[in-house]
Amino acid sequence: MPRTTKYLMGLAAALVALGLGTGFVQGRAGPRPRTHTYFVAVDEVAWDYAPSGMNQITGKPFGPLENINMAGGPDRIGHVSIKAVYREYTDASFTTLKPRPAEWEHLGILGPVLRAEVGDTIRVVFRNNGQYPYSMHPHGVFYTKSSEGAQYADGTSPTERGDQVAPGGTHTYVWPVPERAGPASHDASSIVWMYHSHVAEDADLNSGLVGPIIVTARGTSGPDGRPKDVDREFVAGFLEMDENASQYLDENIKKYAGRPEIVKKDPPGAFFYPFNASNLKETINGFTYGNGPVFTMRKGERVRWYLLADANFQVHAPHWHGNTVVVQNMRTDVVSLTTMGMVVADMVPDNPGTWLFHCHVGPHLLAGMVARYAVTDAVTAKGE
Ligand SMILES: [Cu+2]
Repeated sequence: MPRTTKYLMGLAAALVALGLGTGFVQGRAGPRPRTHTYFVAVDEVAWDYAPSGMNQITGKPFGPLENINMAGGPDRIGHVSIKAVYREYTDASFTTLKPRPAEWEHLGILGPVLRAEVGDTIRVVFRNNGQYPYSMHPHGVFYTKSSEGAQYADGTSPTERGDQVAPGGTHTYVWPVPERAGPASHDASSIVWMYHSHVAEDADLNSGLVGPIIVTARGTSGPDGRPKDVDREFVAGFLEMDENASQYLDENIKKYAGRPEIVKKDPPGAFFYPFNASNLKETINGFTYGNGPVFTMRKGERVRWYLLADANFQVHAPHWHGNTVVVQNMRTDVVSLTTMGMVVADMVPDNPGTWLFHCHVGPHLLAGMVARYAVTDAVTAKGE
């Protein structure tokens, strides 16, 4: 290939990466297609699985059952751990966190919702504020090797930018959203994908690095990105966080166990051993025993639930009391969700009240994978 052609192609690729010169419009206003730019960092935080320190479902203090995985102690970490989370910032200086709107507070430990309509492009300016190399690997959307966020013998340079981003490093991921990344003919108007870190894949996910991507069909999203035929959206991640497999296990022992020197780590995977069992957190969006915000909606709204699971050996059975959902054009009130599952469930609640929303797998429910959702009265003619 002539040098000038190669140069021009390189320049074009650079412009595409920057979202310039391609007819794309930045942000959420103006014509399609659009490039949606997000500034996302990995931050290490002290995550509390149960900020109230009690079981919000029973309304009582933790007893012996909950304390298997919630109590701290001389040789226990307890319900607070150092974790790595994806957090959204306002710009590339990564100095100001973008406030999470009230309607999305339920996301908990999940990273920000990244949105696009089919035809758009998602562009993530990524910064690793963590102490280990991390990445962002997306499901479903289109990516070239420099935006895959995973390293293996794939014929590209072992130091391909973005495969792993060193502590303190940055990388821009560019993810076009073609037709095949959007709803198929029997899907609803929007579908959910995941993104997660894929350097030490298992450890990265158990450290907390996972978030949702929502893709709406061409021409179906409103001004805020939500599908026009939906009034309210929720993302519920049925996340088993195995602190034994986290990057931060040793740090957490040192920081949170009363007497770190007496902690006896169990063999990997031996979940019936007491220390390992104490570190298995069965959560919805990082919260156990109803400690997250109550998912709140109004009667009669068109509510879309996006359900996710993470990468451990998992089977979940999300179950709503009080109302039903439609999944893949079929009615149910229990969804089957397996490892890295991504399921859309539509609900039009007709039954006001506060209702249980839990994993129906017995051991998960007992270990805290339970929340509540609330259906308030319908909007009145006065709009109240
Ligand atoms: Cu479960």
